[in-house]
Amino acid sequence: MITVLAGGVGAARLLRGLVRVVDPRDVAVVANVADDLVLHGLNISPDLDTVTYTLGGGDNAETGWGLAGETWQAMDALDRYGGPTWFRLGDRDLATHLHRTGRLAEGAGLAQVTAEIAAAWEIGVRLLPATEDRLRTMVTLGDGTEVGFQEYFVGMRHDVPVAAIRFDGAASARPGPGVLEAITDAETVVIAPSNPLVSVDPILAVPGVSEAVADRRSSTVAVSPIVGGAALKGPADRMLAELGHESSAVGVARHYRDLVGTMVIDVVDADLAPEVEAGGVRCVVTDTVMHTPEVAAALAKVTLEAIA
Ligand code: FO1
Repeated sequence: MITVLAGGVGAARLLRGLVRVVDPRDVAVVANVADDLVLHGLNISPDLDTVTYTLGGGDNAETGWGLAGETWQAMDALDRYGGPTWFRLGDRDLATHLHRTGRLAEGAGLAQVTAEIAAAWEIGVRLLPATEDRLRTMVTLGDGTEVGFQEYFVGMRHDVPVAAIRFDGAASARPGPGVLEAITDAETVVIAPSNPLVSVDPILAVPGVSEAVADRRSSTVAVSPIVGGAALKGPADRMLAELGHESSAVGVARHYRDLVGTMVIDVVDADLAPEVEAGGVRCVVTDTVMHTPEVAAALAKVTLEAIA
């Protein structure tokens, strides 16, 4: 079994490549749920849905979130009542949140509901929420105010300086069903090219998870989400710099050094490989920019082979 710690878009693209090179039934995905929010009374789980839609073939390639060919009639109708419409929920995407919310209200756990949605999209892989307990990324802005992750990310278009990040609920969160086993029993653990600070760290903040990954360090490989000093999508590069890390593949390797034995970095960063290795992490250089599913499949293959 291959177990992937996953955030949103970057992880979903790597997974789309991975299922081309291994049997999807041999893949478990431990996904971030700290971006989740309740809006209009609906439980919304962006990273679970991004992985589901991408592997299910329904994803919107342009945005990376939501569904392709979406319509927005519900949002337009909601405008009549004054919103809120800052977080855009397409008409078909709404069905996912309605289903999730209804099932949770009936008493089903998030892992069960996620499995139902994944089965409906026939994604093949086992998609596991990192926790079923409430876990929320909170962002302290430069002016000292603290906001929820989506308010920062979508509401403010992540265009404001960040002073600190914390994961509300982490201390008492329990790993979701199957999460620790998926890490412990995996042949290889992959940390996807997701934002280390707000997509992967919340998974690792669930008590027991980072310890389980650290125990598998020699079988764990991370793919750098930073290429040539920049994030391919989102604010990871600025966030790393603002929070005192180096915004480079070296900075990512340092961040994960106790957890991963190997890092995969992009060819444009080949000259950083010696510095990554000097930090005690083996380094493999390949194309990591997943323009096409074929490149993603090649990256997934190299990533698995990187574990010596
Ligand atoms: N991202 C946006 O930039 N604007 C949106 O209006 C928005 C809506 C949205 C709805 C459902 C969903 O699952 C994701 C959505 N996202 C939106 C993306 C998402 O909030 C972030 O990309 C992730 O949380 C970061 O991993």
